[in-house]
Amino acid sequence: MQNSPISRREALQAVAASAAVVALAHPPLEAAEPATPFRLSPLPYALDALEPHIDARTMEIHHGKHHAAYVNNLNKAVASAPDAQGKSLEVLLKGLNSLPEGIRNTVRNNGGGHYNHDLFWQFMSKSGGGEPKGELLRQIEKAFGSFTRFKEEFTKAGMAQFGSGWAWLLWNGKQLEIKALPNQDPPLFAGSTALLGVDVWEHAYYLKYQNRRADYLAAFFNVIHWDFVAHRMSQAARS
Ligand code: MN3
Repeated sequence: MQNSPISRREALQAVAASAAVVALAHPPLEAAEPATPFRLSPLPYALDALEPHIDARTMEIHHGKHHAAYVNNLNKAVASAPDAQGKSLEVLLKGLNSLPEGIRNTVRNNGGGHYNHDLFWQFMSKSGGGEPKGELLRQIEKAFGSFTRFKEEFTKAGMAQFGSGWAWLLWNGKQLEIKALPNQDPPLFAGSTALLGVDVWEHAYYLKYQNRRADYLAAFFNVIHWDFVAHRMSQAARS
């Protein structure tokens, strides 16, 4: 049997159809927004990669709606203030007091939200979980006594955060420490480097875990990307 050559018209239709499918699957996130400096990066894995610990629907809404909203709101605030334009996120967050008062809180909350969530997706991995090794484990043992003790302290910080916020494992320039910070305040406010953080806003777990924050925190430990945490510590300790 002889293959009939595809006509140019058929070929063009096929291309148009597949482009439409791609466009539907990946709507351009910035299409409706003005040209602005900050962008929502795609997740570094599939929405369902962290199942069953973190469910796909939560990831979809958390990344595609909540994180996207922080980026959009940050961009709108920056677009309204010429002095704020062209600056990196770190510079904006560290220099909040030099921003016009009218956008200070918006940049704090939404810039902090963008900063924290960009890290948060990388703190987790499909092949995560288990225990850290090498120098990171050594530093954890030095600061907390043991990995088990660290896990207890980190979980306690997440549980004790009243209302919305994060629990963080930080490098303070000399050693590791755990801190809970409210709302979207990024650890760079305290001059520390974030090595690991868990989002304890209800939007991070409510669909699957409802009010059971402890179960969510236990599940988070099954997806922690320890290699990424170790990499951040070695970078922070060197600088
Ligand atoms: Mn969140």
